Amino acid sequence: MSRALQLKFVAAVPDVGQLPETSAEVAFLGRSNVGKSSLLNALAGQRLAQVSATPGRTQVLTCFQVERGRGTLVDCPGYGYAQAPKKLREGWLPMLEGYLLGRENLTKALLLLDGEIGPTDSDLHMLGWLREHDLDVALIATKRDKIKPSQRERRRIDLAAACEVDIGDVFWVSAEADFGLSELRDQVRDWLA
Ligand SMILES: Nc1nc2c(ncn2[C@@H]2O[C@H](COP(=O)(O)OP(=O)(O)OP(=O)(O)O)[C@@H](O)[C@H]2O)c(=O)[nH]1
Ligand SMILES: [Mg+2]
Repeated sequence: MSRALQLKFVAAVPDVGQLPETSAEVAFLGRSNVGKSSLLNALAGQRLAQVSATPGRTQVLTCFQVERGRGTLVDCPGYGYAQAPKKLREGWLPMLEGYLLGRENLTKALLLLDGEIGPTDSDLHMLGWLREHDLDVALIATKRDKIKPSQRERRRIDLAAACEVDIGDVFWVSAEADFGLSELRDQVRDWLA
């Protein structure tokens, strides 16, 4: 059992230029409501990032320092939230793209997919964009607890196929039921090393 990641809030900024320098960084990406902030909190074993019932809340890059000098984790604004005002939606995407393309020492982009819903068009669009720009991506399927045990294997197969990866290349987690968190913590430490 891997111990919780010690995370310390550093900054929440609207722009990549305002982020602190870091030796290595892992970004948490995904649609609004997919569970980015919940997963960060679960990895830390404490409530740091704001979890909201209203999607589209995290509109800034929220930066956490990992265990003194190991690097940083960044909670990114969720994309694909249709109800957000158009002006806001148009503002986020260039900001997010600027961050992903311009951030030095970004070692991994974690793309979170809702395990219950599976990848949506906007998820597959984001995945295509990340691949097109040669970013190092890891796929995380969230909310495993919401899927009936009898359906989990089928979902694993379908989700991997939709993303065109091997089944073993998707990390399945549940922030709620503490599933897969220990392995993911080890991975995060590796990605930052
Ligand atoms: N059942 C279940 N619910 C979850 C899990 N993870 C997150 N949720 C719920 O999903 C909702 C959204 O979670 P957030 O962590 O705020 O999602 P987010 O991706 O940070 O959303 P934005 O900040 O809007 O981009 C909340 O109601 C969470 O409680 C999980 O593992 N299981
Ligand atoms: Mg959030």
